[in-house]
Amino acid sequence: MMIDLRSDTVTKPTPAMREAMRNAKVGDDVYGEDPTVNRLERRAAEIFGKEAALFVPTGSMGNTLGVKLHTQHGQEILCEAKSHVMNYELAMAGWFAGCLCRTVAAGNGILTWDMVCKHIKPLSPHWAPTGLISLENTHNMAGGTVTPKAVLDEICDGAHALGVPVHLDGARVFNAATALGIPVRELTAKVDTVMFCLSKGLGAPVGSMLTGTRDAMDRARLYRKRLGGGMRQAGVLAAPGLIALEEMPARLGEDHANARLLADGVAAIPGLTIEPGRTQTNIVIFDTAGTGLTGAAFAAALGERGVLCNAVSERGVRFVTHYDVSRAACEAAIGACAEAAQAAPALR
Ligand code: TLP
Repeated sequence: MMIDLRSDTVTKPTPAMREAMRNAKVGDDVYGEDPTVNRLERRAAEIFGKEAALFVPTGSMGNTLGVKLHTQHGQEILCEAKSHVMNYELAMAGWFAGCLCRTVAAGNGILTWDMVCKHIKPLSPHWAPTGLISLENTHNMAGGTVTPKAVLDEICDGAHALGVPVHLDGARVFNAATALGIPVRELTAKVDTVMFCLSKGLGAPVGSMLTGTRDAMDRARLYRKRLGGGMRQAGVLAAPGLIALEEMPARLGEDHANARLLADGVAAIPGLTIEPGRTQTNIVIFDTAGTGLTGAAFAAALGERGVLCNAVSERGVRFVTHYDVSRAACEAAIGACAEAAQAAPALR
């Protein structure tokens, strides 16, 4: 059996999720008649303390809608340089919303008001005005780093005072809230829209949610239809989503402890480096430079030893923990790392 640390997207539905899918009450959601989707949307809104929520097939679609809702063609979106909206969504901000991303680099992925405020621009004969700030919490490619509530609140207060809305790519916002020890509704209280994924650490097979005001969600429903995302009897997907939402956040701490174990294990292996303290949640990114191997070559060497993972940069490899990898599997992965590093040309 391979140990799959490529992503928390690889989790399979739990037996309870399968059972819920089988028994789900369904209707046509384009008519607003799927009782299970309606229940999931109500619960997501309640849990996030927002007026309404919308079930979407993917996190990318949720972000696409979030960006479109807040912006006009010809505006700029401020986001972090390694953010998912910028790098992994096929330039959706340009394609669907007609906006340009203005990136601000934060080494640890955590943008602050001081960093973003100087890039906020009004309309002028030369500049595109800022239409939106899009944040990511946790920050995937910075290694699952957490933006604390006070930092997020300060950005929201500053942006709102200038009339600029804030969208949160909260694909893993339950991981952030777990690390901070506060409810998601508190962490995201000031952001205008939140996208979060049911299909990552929460383990649902498919689906993400967008939350915000009733008016915003009514408009997002139309944009979702325009993108081909009106899903009919989607209750079979919402049913495992409800289990993901209600039951899975409580166990994310385990994934964080396993990620910490991996980070400490990797840090002790000659040739591999990892910034201590960076591993706050379920993502571990380490550098393979000392082995003389590229990230891709190191990932391939791990693959030969039964561990699947992704190279995320020239020298960067990413592990993501989730409920389908046990502590014992993480220990085995550390062993595979030690072997692969030892066999590498620079260390042989
Ligand atoms: N992330 C995936 C890959 O696309 C990189 C992964 O394996 O981590 N926001 C963030 C922060 C994400 O990490 C992802 C997916 C998304 C949005 C998009 O979600 P999906 O895959 O459902 O479109």
